[in-house]
Amino acid sequence: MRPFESPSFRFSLRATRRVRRAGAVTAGGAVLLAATSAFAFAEYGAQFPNLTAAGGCDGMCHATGYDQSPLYIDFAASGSTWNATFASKDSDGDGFSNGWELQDPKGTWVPGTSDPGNAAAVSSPALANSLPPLPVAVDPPSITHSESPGANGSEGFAVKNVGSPGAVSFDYTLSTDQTWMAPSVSSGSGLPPQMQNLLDLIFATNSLAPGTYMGHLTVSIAGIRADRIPTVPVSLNTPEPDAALGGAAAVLALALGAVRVARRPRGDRVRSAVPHR
Ligand SMILES: [Ca+2]
Repeated sequence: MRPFESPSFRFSLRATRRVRRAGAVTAGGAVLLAATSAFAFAEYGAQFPNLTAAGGCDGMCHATGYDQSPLYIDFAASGSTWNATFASKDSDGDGFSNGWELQDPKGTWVPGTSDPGNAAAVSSPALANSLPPLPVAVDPPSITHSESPGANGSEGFAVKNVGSPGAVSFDYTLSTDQTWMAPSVSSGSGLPPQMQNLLDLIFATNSLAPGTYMGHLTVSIAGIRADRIPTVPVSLNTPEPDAALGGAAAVLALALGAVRVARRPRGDRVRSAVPHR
């Protein structure tokens, strides 16, 4: 038997033919799936706010077919309608929830009503390279503070809503990664720059030795992945007592003590002289 006539060779040949036939079906099926995707999108697309701004089917449909799209899979798993569950999912994995990408992060929009937010801030929840503008900024972007060891102090900062006019509002929480500092509030609402609240970052150096310490202030917003929001680097300097000043103070203290000592005999002499009068 020649090698190419062996049972294994004939099996391999049949397998190759099956693969080729399957490839032909797949090639034809791709066209069918694309058509199906567009057809199906016409049915569920109206369930999305800001559909036109997000690019319609071009921005939402998926090359492998609508039922293969992570966006559609999440949509179906959330009850096939726009709601808080679907809005909170990040179907394209880009760090912004579907709701943030379509300007309704809390999923409160009702199909058939006017679109929420600002169309200019809309991105596609089906495309990982389509991102909305970051709505938050901390002013200043970094904080430096000096404090005497054992004393407390603070630095002011603001959490700004820098979204374009008409963009959605947001709530945030604040945290730090160090025990020697804490924000004056732990949560708030992002307000436009002209309405912002000035907050305090409070420093407590009671347990710190003189030195320089580093940490971070973090702003967290539901629906936006942590690595999408820059943290605020914080530097705390608790200086050593000034050696030159300490030396001068010691000299001054010694001098004052000398004065007191020098004056005391005179006083004693005055007082001791009274009984003799
Ligand atoms: Ca996206």
